[in-house]
Amino acid sequence: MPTLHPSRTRIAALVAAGGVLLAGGFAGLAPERGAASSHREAPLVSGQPQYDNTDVYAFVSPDRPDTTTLIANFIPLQEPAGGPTFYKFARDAAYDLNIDNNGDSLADLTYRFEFHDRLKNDKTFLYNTGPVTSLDDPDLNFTQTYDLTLIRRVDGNVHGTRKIAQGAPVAPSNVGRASMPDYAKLRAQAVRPLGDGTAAFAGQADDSFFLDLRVFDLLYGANLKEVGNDTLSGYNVNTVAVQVPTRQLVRNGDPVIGVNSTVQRRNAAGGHTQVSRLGSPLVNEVVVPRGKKDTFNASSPWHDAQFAGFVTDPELPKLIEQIYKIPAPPGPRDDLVQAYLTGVPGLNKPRNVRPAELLRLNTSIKPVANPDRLGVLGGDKAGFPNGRRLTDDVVDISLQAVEGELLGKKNDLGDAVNANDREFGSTFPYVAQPHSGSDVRGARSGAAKAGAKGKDGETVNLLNAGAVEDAAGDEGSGVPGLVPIAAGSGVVAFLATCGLLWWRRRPGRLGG
Ligand SMILES: [Ca+2]
Ligand SMILES: [Ca+2]
Ligand SMILES: [Ca+2]
Repeated sequence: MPTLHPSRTRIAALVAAGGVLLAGGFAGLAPERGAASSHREAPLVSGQPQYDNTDVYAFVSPDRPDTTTLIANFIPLQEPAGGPTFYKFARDAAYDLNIDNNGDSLADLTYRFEFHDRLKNDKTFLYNTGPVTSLDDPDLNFTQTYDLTLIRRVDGNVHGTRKIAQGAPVAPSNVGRASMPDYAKLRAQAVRPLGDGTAAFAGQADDSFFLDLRVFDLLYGANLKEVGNDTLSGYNVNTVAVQVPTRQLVRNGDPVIGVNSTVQRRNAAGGHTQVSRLGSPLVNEVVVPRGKKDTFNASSPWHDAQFAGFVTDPELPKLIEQIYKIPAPPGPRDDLVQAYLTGVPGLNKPRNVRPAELLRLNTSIKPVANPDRLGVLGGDKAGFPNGRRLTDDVVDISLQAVEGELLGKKNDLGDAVNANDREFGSTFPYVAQPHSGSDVRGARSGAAKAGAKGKDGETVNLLNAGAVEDAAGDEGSGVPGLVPIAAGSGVVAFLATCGLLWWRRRPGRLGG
């Protein structure tokens, strides 16, 4: 990692502060899993960005609907100009995409990425020694390759392994225009068809998560006019992704799969130790209490039942009641157990399920031409929480749900960031091209801010107390500085309210 400059430090501090707030507010909602949207969420992994899962996505491929795409992002908050070392995957880790296809919470399939470094010339500090026009360009001094192994398990025990890619090239960090005049060409060369319809990708990309992280800066510093900035705009991550014929992922006619991503780090004994775990967005970030975050990252979904108490008696709705005067739904919250641990009946619950925090995708629900950023909440069953697409606005979905949308208290709350700062691709791997090291951050931020306002004029940001007033009464709108807490916690709360409530309110839409 390069030395932190002021803006990086600020963001890191915000995230850290948010972790405290959210952890404190949420001591228990849920299962433990390193959730998606999980940037620097736990003490240990926050100091080891190479092993830090930030988000996981699982969706039916829009352009190849007989396939399913799985994506996991790592190494958060990459400043694009962060050379000369730039950003690489760890060599001592296995980056896993895990699929449970029989509902028992144990991975039946794992796509494992393992990386290798190649340095052409160790007499220079340069990442590249001239303009790079292809992945095998002699001027690309440092490169990584990966092996991709498909691991099959039965009842959690390895039953077979098959190497499906060897020495595949990683798309490099986007150093800048002078070094990489046509980065898109390099990216395209890193998309690898593997036969039998499977494709794989590994490399740098724009961070596909979008939100206003200033919620963590003492609640916008009491100046709510500043909401609506995509804090992650302009930053990159490292992505691994596979696209697999869906028939190879499902079993016994059940179209629902449970997905997560884990990082297994090689240990001194020659084995692996799990250091990161992530499924649904924001679970470890805002659901799991701070004292349990590292434990969560090391845990198996098989043991998630131990957190049922946190789920049935969550602290977050109580905190929101305290701040907004919105009465917390009465416990025990069996609805949360359903939303977090089992999937929603009629939508994405496996036929036989052992409660566990996994991102659950019903692969039989077809992709739509114009995805609704609010996913199922917007009447679009092909989106979050049925899996997660890149365009799904999981912060707004969560916020609206926690503030009573699913209980009939309609609202249009959000963080006023409705879309990513860069357009996603229409073909695999879909993630946006990484920001270039030659971009100027100030210019980038300005553009991102304008874009963040979007065209969705009806969306109400956190400044607009009207929606909150309806639910909370006049008192609720009088605490502007505290509103953002709910926004951050909303992610968690979403899970808290999206289960039965959702189901009751829109049964017809969930009937797939
Ligand atoms: Ca299984
Ligand atoms: Ca982005
Ligand atoms: Ca949003």
